[in-house]
Amino acid sequence: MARSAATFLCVLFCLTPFASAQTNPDIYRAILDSIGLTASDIGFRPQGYWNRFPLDIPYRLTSFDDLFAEPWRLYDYSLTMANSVERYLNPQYLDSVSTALYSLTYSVGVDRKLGGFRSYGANLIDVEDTLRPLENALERLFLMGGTEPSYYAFGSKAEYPDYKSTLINIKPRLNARTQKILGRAIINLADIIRWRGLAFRRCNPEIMREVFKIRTLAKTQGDGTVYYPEIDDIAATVDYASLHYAALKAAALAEELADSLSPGAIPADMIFELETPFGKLAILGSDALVGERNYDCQNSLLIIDAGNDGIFAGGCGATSSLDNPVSIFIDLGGDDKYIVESNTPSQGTGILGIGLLFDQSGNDTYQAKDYAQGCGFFGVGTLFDMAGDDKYDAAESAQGAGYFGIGLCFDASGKDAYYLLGDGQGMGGIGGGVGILGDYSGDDSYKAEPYASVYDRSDYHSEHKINGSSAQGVGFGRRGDGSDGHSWAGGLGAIIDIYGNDHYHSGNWSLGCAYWFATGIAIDMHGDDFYESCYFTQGSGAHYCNGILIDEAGNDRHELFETAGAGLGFGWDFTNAFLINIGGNDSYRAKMISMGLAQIRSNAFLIDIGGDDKYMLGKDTPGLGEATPRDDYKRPGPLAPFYTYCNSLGCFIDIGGQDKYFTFDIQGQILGHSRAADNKFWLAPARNDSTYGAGNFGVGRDCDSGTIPEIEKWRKGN
Ligand SMILES: [Ca+2]
Ligand SMILES: [Ca+2]
Ligand SMILES: [Ca+2]
Ligand SMILES: [Ca+2]
Repeated sequence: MARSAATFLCVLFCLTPFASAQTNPDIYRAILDSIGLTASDIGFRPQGYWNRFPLDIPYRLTSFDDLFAEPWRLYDYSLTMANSVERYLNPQYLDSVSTALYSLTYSVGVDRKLGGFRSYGANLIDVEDTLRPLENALERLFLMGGTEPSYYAFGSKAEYPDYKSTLINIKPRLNARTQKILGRAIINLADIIRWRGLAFRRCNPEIMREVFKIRTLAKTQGDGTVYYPEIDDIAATVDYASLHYAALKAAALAEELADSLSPGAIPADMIFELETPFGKLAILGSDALVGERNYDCQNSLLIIDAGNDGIFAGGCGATSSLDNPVSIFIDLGGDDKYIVESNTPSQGTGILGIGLLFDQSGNDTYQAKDYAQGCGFFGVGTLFDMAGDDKYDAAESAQGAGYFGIGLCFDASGKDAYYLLGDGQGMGGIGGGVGILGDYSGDDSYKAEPYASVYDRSDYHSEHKINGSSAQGVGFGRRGDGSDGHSWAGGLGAIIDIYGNDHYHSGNWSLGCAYWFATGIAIDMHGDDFYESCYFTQGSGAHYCNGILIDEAGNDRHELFETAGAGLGFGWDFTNAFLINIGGNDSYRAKMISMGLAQIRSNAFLIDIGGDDKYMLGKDTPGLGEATPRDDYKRPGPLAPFYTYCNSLGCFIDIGGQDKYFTFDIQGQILGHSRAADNKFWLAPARNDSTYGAGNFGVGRDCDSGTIPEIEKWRKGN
């Protein structure tokens, strides 16, 4: 039976030069036809009567259930994120508008967290007053903070608050336009603080203080080890729409401010500093830090650096405390070093508030500990770097990491190097967190420390030698089913790179991977890329989730090292997993259970379109278009029948090119693969196998031509 089916399809699709409709057949539907399924049979729609299935998981993103039900929409959902980065992070676009960061924050951040906004604009407040814009703005800010603008004693006006006397000194040195720009900035900062205040109006301040102190999420949540009830309490009372409105306004304000301050607007030697009720306000002329490069940015509301080669310590566009709920740092030039030794939130981090670091140019170094470089925890944290060859170095919860919030890390151009220990580089954590790392151009290096000997995040899947990275486009929830039952959905994590030859290096749980009601996306649009990781990685996931890695062009290498498995299109326990690689001559290597392998009712795809490719899979291991059968697929498990209610598909497709399929053993002996080969169709289990069917199918297809409409519809000129 298997042979006759293979022969039939091969004749139909590979050998016969039919008219165009037949020479370009729909390979995916042909595969579904061969197993008697239709496209709508693939995907998970849990029903209320699925006892023992974890049904009541709070904080699922709105996108989750529908992507879980319609896995091919993951491709569209990922591509629109990459298209947003391609449009808005393009340096030419950045030079032509002042709304790019607003659009980015909306399209890959706010809109993915909670629908409601439609990106029509941030509604920044205009300043009409041309006479006293700065004074009036500061007066409003101080009044909001509970400080009266004037105090009297013994019948005369006190020299307090001191902003008035400070202003008297700097006002003559700023022209009317600059005063108006700064006045507008401060008025809008006050408005952002107001919206952030509204976001938490129902939250208990004591509980907020407890939540602000939590720094252990990267270590305690995956297995549901520690339960923080205060997090549930804030989640029940936060108003995300107000919080996101504050974040959108901050994004719009920062870019507008950076673009409107022309060179010379700030006198080169100026140092203007003012403590406000919400943190420090500082304006540094371009030579203000000559000689002494260090500047402390802790507890700052707004810092503008007009072009120093600064060494900036402390918060730097990060919420330093609850009394510093909004923090924006704007750098207009210079090669800067942002260095934080302590564990304060830093460099674009919003905890229960809004943090934004905006760096317009220069080769910069970002060095921090935890909660840094684009991290949001009940807040929105953004690091935005427009140009230069930059170095990013952090510990955990960084470089695009969100927990019950949004963390965004964007770098437009230059050759950049990202390094962290774990939980970041596009990590959507607990509470429907959204974490995005977007990099437009340059040959970039992304590394999440793989080795437990360097830093211990060791994972039993790799004999505790390799770390669970939770990085590079991952979604991660709190699996409380083995502990206290507080099972929290993860969110959406994405790593998005448009141009360049890039290197991705990580341990386990990385690169388009997810865990527990979450979605992980890794998408790279151009270039010859090298993906190097270990286990549960590169289009993978476990336990009710969606993981997808998409590489749209170039000659790429997908290699797994050490235990080297559970990847390259692998799903475990109700997972939708995809590795889609389009164009180029690519190579794939794994030791075990990989490459279009579905286990425990998953849908797993490895799809390569175009190019002469090479597949290397360990000897005698399932994979390359296979679905592992289970007894409870055929007949209901006596206590939990839901495994019989749905289908599973392990699917391998290679269209075009001359491809080679090998197995290898521990001695390094390389042989041809026993089942997969160029221009071949196979089923695993085979049609004549006793385990065939029960809604569980493994299919492999290598052919010279054909399309997958879900992918093809996006091709330019189509
Ligand atoms: Ca830079
Ligand atoms: Ca790149
Ligand atoms: Ca590529
Ligand atoms: Ca091929």
